[in-house]
Amino acid sequence: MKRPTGHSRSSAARRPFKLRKGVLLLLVVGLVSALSSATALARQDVDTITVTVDIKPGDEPTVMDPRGEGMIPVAVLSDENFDAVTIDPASVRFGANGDEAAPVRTITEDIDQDGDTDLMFLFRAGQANIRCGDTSATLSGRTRAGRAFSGSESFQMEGCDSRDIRSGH
Ligand SMILES: [Ca+2]
Ligand SMILES: [Ca+2]
Ligand SMILES: [Ca+2]
Repeated sequence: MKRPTGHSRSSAARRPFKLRKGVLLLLVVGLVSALSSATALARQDVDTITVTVDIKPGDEPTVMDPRGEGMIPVAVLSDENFDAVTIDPASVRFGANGDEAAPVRTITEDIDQDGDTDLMFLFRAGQANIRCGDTSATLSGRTRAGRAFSGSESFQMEGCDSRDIRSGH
């Protein structure tokens, strides 16, 4: 912007400019903090890929039994955003929080029969820490390239009564 030359500004004319500078500074500070929190959010999104998880594939709706023993099969389904075959099975955990049980077996198969290859993991029910009162469970892990991913599925609990509801620990 060109400034008019040859005219000195009076101090009265400068005062509102200073005021505006202060407002501008506030705006910039607000914008920077808004931007940094938006970037933090975006970074979180970029860091962890959300994947499609199917607990007990073929069991719809998914029903869990708090006293269930044996294995819980959990599939990670491939789609255009995520290829389940890239998962490092050693990094996979599953349970109420998503960090409990490690898989005892990994099966590479087109679980949902849509033409792409999925992975299915078997977890020991006793290690997944799924109790009465829980409504979903999470599988998390990393790809062999190091990208974190996680996915959850809701389920219904069967065989719970009020005494069984998780008391917080
Ligand atoms: Ca399911
Ligand atoms: Ca698919
Ligand atoms: Ca598939």
